[in-house]
Amino acid sequence: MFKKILIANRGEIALRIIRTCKEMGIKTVAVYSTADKDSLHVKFADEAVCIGKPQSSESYLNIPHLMAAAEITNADAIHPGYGFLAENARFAEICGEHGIKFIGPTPEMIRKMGDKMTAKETMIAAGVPVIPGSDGLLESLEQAKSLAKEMGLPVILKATAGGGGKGMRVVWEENELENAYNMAKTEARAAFNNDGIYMEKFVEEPRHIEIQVAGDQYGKVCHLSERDCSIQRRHQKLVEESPSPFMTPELREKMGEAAIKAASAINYESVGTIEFLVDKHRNFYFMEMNTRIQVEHGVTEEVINFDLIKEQIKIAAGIPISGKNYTPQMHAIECRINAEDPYNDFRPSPGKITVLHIPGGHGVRVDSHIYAGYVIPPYYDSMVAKIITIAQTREEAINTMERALSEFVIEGVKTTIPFHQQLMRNEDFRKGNFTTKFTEGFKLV
Ligand code: MV4
Repeated sequence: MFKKILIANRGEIALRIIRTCKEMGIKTVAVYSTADKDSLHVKFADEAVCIGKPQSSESYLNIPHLMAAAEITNADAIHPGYGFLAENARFAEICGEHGIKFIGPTPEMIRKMGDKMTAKETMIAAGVPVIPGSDGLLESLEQAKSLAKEMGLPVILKATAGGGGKGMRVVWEENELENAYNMAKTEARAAFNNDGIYMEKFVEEPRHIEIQVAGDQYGKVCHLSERDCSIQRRHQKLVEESPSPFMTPELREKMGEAAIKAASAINYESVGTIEFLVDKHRNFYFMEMNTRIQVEHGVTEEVINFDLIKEQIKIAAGIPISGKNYTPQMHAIECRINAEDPYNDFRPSPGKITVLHIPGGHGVRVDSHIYAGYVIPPYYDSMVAKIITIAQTREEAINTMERALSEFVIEGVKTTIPFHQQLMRNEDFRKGNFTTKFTEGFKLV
């Protein structure tokens, strides 16, 4: 087992990883920017190294600074968390070149799933259902036009280097295609320095349901059930839950099987997630694979009673997995609390937390790095806490969430708590009647 892990991240995920390391008897090294010198991850780690200025590019994304911190502290592994360098194949490669274990998949696996067309082709070859679309990247506007005619509108154009919604364009009318094609290519080139785009049939009002998977170094892969992440706004998830209210035992069996096929196709090592779009007929299609631990991993941990960070570290250390698949035994819902003003287009609201009370009690888990007097810096993600409530039924989990939200006091900054309070009372949400379009029609009063 590793003796010392450097955590190349900040905020709640850095704390989350430190907690599991402590329980496993592994020493921890925190890294921090000058803006984060008073952060809890710095205080809770065994050692801490300042790696630069507030801007991510000067600190949490600066590979030479991170490698220097790992070398001077003698860390034998690096955990990247999520975001920042978690899906940077070159970083994983550099860790390997320095004899430091990157706690995640190999650079080849990250690269393969990072290029969305390559990922899709890999899934087609493995027999995983994908959304009907172009055979590879689009080669010309003429090809795009004839393909759109053949498939029928609406279609969607996606950047192969994109993912998570960046650089997508939906085409509803034939006369929009030329402009959408040029815009998608231009945006992709500007954002990713890669203008490869492809076309798919646009699936209207889908659900986003993802399957958590784990694979070890010996080729064994299992699934750990689903999370429903349909409640999103501008491709930012707001609420996640497990089990999905749309799930049936038959669909879980089929999606779990497909997710295992998908991960096995690249001999996946580490924990990861297969994202699917699910249409109203319960047809499901591979969308992307996330080769990292995700923000919403705690939802799965609570419904199957399983520490995913511990599993991820064990896999990286070469310990085999059991290989058994999991079914949710409880219902868990997560609300992401962001320092944003939900009454003002979710505008970021950084600053000092003057008064704080964190909810607790039966069936409540709060993962957060904030404390009274903490100053939320403006440089990073605005998520300040995740509340997860756990109960036997979905209705009870929602009721517990309402209760927990009513106890949560954060003064000094605006937060998304009022949004979640209204959502928990919404009739369609309570019935499980929602798709990825839900927040578009949601008016906060
Ligand atoms: C789609 C789609 C409909 N049809 N692809 C959004 C993020 C990226 N992972 C892919 N996304 C979508 N791809 C086809 N062929 C709809 C979306 C989409 C979406 C997906 C999941 C969750 C929220 C979403 C919000 C808008 C669009």
